[in-house]
Amino acid sequence: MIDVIGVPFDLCGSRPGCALGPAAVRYAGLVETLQGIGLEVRDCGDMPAMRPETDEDGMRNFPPLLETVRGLRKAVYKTYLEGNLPIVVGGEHTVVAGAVAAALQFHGEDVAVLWIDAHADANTPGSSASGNLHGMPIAALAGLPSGTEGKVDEEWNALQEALGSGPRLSLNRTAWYALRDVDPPEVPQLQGLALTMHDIDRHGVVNTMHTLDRWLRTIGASHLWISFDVDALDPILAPGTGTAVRGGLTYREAHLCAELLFEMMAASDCPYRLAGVDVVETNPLVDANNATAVMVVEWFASLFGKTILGSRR
Ligand code: NNH
Ligand code: MN
Ligand code: MN
Ligand code: MN
Repeated sequence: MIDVIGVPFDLCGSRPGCALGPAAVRYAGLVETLQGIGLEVRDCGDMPAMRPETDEDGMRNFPPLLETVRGLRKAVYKTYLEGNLPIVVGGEHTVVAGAVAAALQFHGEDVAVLWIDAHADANTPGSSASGNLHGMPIAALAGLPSGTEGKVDEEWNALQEALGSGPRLSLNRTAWYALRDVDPPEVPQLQGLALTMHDIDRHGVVNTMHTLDRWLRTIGASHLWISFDVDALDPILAPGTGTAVRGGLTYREAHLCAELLFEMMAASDCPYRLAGVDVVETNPLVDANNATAVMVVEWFASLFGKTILGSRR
């Protein structure tokens, strides 16, 4: 059974609105679409909405973020205990740290992460030019030092604590896909597999996905968490996101990527299993007729086995 968990949190990004993402993705038919291809889906509803609150000298809206991350880790862990598969619908990318932390806690350190995003999200509070926490979830998951002092360092440590007692995410077990806006201090953190839009232009989706599959086998991944930031998509196709960057995945590339992920994991000799998926940063306030949320739902259908001529499930 799949558990859909909405996280209407948007207080630590560059513009508000993706707190409406879970509702937009539900209106676009996420639950019904997955049920339509034969999956058992339970909608667990949304995590509590948060009010803005910033402590003196601290990071913007850190207290409500901390509470959301901790809450999501517990919710996803509960999903695992019940034998279910989590789908997390954001909300900002920051909150996903709680979900991946739960996967690491439940499944152990051999969880690999596929970060489909225009951005690397590997800034620390010390390296971030924007100060926006949605650009830092990978650094938080990897347990990188804050690179700063005082209240912000204390908060970063509190975030580490909120991620729980499980293993940290190894940067060597992190793969990025569709990168095209990476900050200079993030480059040294790309220690796993970094597939940029240039690589996708040059080798195509089929070859880059094959590279990903080989890499996952080489590192001995037991599980895969797929994190899908909708800004990976080209903004002409999916304008509903706060930090759009041109030159992203086309409609066909995005679907092929999802279809191949399904195939990779359906292979009889595949050594890794899906640990969970999230889709984040959908912002209906800057979308066009919910096109981005509709695209998200279609992408999920492909990820779970839908093809043009029917379902492979
Ligand atoms: N790298 C920039 C920052 O850290 C942008 C991050 N924005 C995102 N990440 N949307 O996915 O602020
Ligand atoms: Mn992101
Ligand atoms: Mn397991
Ligand atoms: Mn992004």
